[in-house]
Amino acid sequence: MVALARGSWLKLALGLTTLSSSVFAKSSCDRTYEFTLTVGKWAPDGVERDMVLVNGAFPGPTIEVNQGDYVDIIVHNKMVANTTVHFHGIDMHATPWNDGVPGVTQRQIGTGETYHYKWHATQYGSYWYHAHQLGQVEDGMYGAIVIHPRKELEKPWSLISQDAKVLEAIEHAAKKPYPLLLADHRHRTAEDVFALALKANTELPCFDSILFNGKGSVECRSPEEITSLLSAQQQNVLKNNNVTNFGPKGCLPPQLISKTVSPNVTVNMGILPKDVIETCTSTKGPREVITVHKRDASDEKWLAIDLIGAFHMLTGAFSIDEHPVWVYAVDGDYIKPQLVHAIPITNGDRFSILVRLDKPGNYPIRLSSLSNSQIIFSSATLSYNVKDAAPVPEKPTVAYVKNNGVIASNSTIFYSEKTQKQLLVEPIKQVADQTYKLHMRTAGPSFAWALNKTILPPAVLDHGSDPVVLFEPQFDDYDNVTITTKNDTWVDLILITDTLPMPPHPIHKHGNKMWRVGNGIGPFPWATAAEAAAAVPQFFNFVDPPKRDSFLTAQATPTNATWTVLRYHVTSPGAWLLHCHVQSHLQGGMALVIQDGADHWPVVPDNYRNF
Ligand SMILES: *[C@@H]1O[C@H](CO)[C@@H](O)[C@H](O)[C@H]1NC(C)=O
Ligand SMILES: *[C@@H]1O[C@H](CO)[C@@H](O)[C@H](O)[C@H]1NC(C)=O
Ligand SMILES: *[C@@H]1O[C@H](CO)[C@@H](O)[C@H](O)[C@H]1NC(C)=O
Ligand SMILES: *[C@@H]1O[C@H](CO)[C@@H](O)[C@H](O)[C@H]1NC(C)=O
Ligand SMILES: *[C@@H]1O[C@H](CO)[C@@H](O)[C@H](O)[C@H]1NC(C)=O
Ligand SMILES: *[C@@H]1O[C@H](CO)[C@@H](O)[C@H](O)[C@H]1NC(C)=O
Ligand SMILES: *[C@@H]1O[C@H](CO)[C@@H](O)[C@H](O)[C@H]1NC(C)=O
Ligand SMILES: CC(=O)N[C@H]1CO[C@H](CO)[C@@H](O)[C@@H]1O
Ligand SMILES: [Cu+2]
Repeated sequence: MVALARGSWLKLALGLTTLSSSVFAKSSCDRTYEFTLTVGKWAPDGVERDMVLVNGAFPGPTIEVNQGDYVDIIVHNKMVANTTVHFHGIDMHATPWNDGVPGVTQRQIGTGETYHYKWHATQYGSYWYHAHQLGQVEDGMYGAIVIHPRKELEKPWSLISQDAKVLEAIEHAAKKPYPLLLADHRHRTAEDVFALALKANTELPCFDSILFNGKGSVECRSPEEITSLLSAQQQNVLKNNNVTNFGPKGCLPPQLISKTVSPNVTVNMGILPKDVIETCTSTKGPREVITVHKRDASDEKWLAIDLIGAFHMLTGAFSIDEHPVWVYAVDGDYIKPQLVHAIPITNGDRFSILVRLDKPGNYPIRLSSLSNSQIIFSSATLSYNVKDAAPVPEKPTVAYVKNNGVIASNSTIFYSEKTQKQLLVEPIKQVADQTYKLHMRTAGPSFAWALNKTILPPAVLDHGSDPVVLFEPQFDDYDNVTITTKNDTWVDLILITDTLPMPPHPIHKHGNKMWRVGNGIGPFPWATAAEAAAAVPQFFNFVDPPKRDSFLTAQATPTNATWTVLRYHVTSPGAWLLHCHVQSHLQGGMALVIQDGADHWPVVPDNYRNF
């Protein structure tokens, strides 16, 4: 009742606007997809388990549309559990009720119910969708979205080559990018793992395999190999605790993570079944092979891949042996292409890359964990040859990175977000209208994190809130985990690591992209970015900073905090989640609701409000 009264007050005070005409009135190009969600047996890495299947398969089908299309996704929930579907990175302009966050933008889709998601594809490039209900994304409810750009849009190809033949091959490749979903995978369901984490009172970041488009194998490593791959930081943690090695799955014992980030918490590892951390059994699962044919030996052939970080926890190093790649888009948007050998990729990231296929053969596509919590690596295959030619003899290939993601030679170049330049440099307001300092900290056990002092009670997201935030704006009803902005203003979110040490967090905002205008090491004693930029200008860029829908905060050491300043323009009124994309951290409460443009929220259509 209190929430309702406050919501009504906001509505009266600011005046809710009605969209003058339906956003779908002129839908000449409607694309419709029907998704039937079930739970069924699937063996992504050779071990069968219950997975969420979309139309009977894992991963879900690729949504492939043209920029400007109106997209309908009709979701039939045939599972026992409730669900919602989020379209990651899609701005949902004027359709915030289709963003798919339970309790924030919609009521959950119950068993047997059908929800019609509709949105306008105003953007172009690489996106993805995933369930936003509890850990259903970990259970396999995810898939790729490809939005083909308008013809007249400026492309970055001339920055790669001036050669007409090459340009033609690049354009051809970029018209049909190959989505490659990268994920960390376990044999237990997300519900099961989270229940065990609660009982053990620690997060359990220990995965069984790495999947490439839903395919992989469990690859157990010898203790010697694991030892040889430990970083100095990882060795130190072991040494300080008199532990000899990471476990058989290559996992840093979770109790040591807990001791580091949540020193006052008592963990109970004894309740865990052995398979969670302590045993590893290799399997031979399916292998992802990207096969391309060249017309003839002189055929100038390129391949475009949309890398999608569908990870739940890990950050990994991606590389293709002996093939440098051009990164030409990040989180959908074109950048000034960077020629690199390896790319660090984390939860929610998209990198669109171009690969020149100039020496037929078979090459490992590698993914190696960069996270402190686990030594795990695997590969898929890039295979190409002249059509109908005899197979190229198998031969060893040279890797750019070691199996722990560290460069294998000094000439290996990693993609750098620091030097990421957008192809289209948009003007950024030099001084923000509003600043929110968000103090990130642990909030109890190692899976519980707060984005700002207080945690978003997981119950809100797990079980939905009533009323749904988008239906009735809230103030501090959830212990200050909502912030409210006005449309057409510029907002700074300053993320500060408050408890040390702290791992990196991939902070994702729904509803729009943001610019990372500043980041640095040490405390953030300033009130605003403007004040900070006057003191430490070297840490700021207000002219051409990277633009993304998620940014990974920098790791904080026991002695050094870090801070990140994200700036965005409020152009998409609605209730948007800001959260860590590490699944256990989201479930542990590391989320806020941003009520953007609350003075201009569109009226929720009755069929959505009453769903
Ligand atoms: C590790 O072993 C050393 C020597 O036995 C001991 O002094 C130290 O307290 C131990 N540390 C821990 C964390 O158990
Ligand atoms: C742990 O407890 C000590 C002593 O009560 C306190 O000073 C410290 O801030 C606590 N640490 C955390 C991370 O809560
Ligand atoms: C890089 O160069 C330095 C200095 O020459 C050398 O010590 C180091 O081993 C090289 N690293 C690799 C990975 O080759
Ligand atoms: C963050 O938390 C503090 C303390 O609870 C609160 O005073 C502040 O208003 C919060 N900031 C935001 C942006 O909600
Ligand atoms: C599932 O969704 C239905 C319909 O929105 C709702 O009534 C029910 O409370 C939800 N169940 C749980 C466990 O959240
Ligand atoms: C919100 O502001 C943006 C940017 O000025 C503007 O384009 C948009 O029309 C506004 N939305 C509403 C509903 O007024
Ligand atoms: C911590 O900050 C200090 C001072 O800025 C710097 O000298 C030191 O190298 C930093 N340590 C780490 C681990 O980044
Ligand atoms: C838990 C918490 O920090 N609650 C605070 C929320 O904000 C109001 C003021 O807006 C404070 O009075 C509460 O203490
Ligand atoms: Cu996190």
